[in-house]
Amino acid sequence: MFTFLHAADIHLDSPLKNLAVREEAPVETIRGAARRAFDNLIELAVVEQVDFLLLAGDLYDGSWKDYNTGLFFIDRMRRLRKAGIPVVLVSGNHDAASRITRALRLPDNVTHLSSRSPQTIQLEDPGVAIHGQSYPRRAVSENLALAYPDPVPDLFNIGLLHTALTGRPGHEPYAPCTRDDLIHKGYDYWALGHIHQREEVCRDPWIVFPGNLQGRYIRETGAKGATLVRVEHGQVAEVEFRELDVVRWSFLRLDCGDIHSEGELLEQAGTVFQQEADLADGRPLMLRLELHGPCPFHGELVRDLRYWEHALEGLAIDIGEIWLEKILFHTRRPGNPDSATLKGSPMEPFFQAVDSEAVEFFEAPELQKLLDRLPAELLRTQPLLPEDPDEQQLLVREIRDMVLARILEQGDQ
Ligand SMILES: [Mn+2]
Repeated sequence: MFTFLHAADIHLDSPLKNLAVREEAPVETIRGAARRAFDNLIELAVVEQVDFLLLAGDLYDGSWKDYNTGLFFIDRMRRLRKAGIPVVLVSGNHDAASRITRALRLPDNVTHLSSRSPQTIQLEDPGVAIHGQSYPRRAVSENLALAYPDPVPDLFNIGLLHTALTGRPGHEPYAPCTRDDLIHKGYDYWALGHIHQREEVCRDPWIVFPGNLQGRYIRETGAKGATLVRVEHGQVAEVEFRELDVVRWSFLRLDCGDIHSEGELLEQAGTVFQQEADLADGRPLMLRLELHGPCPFHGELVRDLRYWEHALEGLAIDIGEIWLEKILFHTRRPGNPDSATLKGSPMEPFFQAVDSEAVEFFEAPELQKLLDRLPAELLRTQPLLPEDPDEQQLLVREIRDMVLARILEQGDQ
């Protein structure tokens, strides 16, 4: 019997992305989260006395600014060396050979598989063969799995691969391959990386994306961690997800159909905040809250968004270490039509325009002209408008709902 740990997409010292949180938010905690989650991984490996650790790519987020990131990694690898735990890793698109310009000598318990061709390493004690190939450059468009060697007879065979399989939303389609390509290889376990959402792709044989170790922004919500595998008599006996993240991200949607007053709003928001805090189990929580649906209290809400933002923020911080990353006011008056039912009204072309591709909206020359007139200081710290397509879509929807709410309010008077 033996056990191993499988993790991927650590993104050590990743720069903070799309982090438009308020000033009071624990930015330093978020910035250091990947390192602390990695410490949790090392701790788990030692406590569980695993036979080896697999890292399936994107350990680093591009080349390091200085040696600090690499030194941190080496220090943690030395801890595992002391505990007698070997580590096998491949690089992915973010830490591809061509992107890491500074190399450090790794301790001898760490094997970094070649980027030139698939490589196999055998660990005699548990009787394991680990096959894998690192990315030579960022964009790998060929099917790397095809060239992986045949399984070694009488050993437990593992494929270590950074891949998008046949594609997953929000992830570049690198090293594409099908589930069947992997199944037909005849290995006992495929330790995949690249997709940040945990997924058990197949259970016979096991093909697993462990997800990233630590959520970095609002698109990486929920519990994050590594996968602990127990093998008995040459077969996978147990595959277990272990939470290792130190900051939790969560996107909450609150249906506001029953909210008639400030008291009801705060009570309902408080209930869902508490539920999320319980799930986060003491970790600081970064929350995005969407208030949505027809809402009897809508008129009061849109009258002073800042007031409600502060009220909800205050509520969150009273419950625990909860930070509201963003609040989306997507409610509407009960019985009022949404933009789809404005057909034939003079406003129809406007709503058609904003409902179409958000990208077009952001590329409109009129918008660029406006941006050009803004003082440079405004643009220095971070881009004024989101660059991420999902974020753009959200912003356009917000603008649309705001305009719609204003128009309907005018009509009521
Ligand atoms: Mn990747």
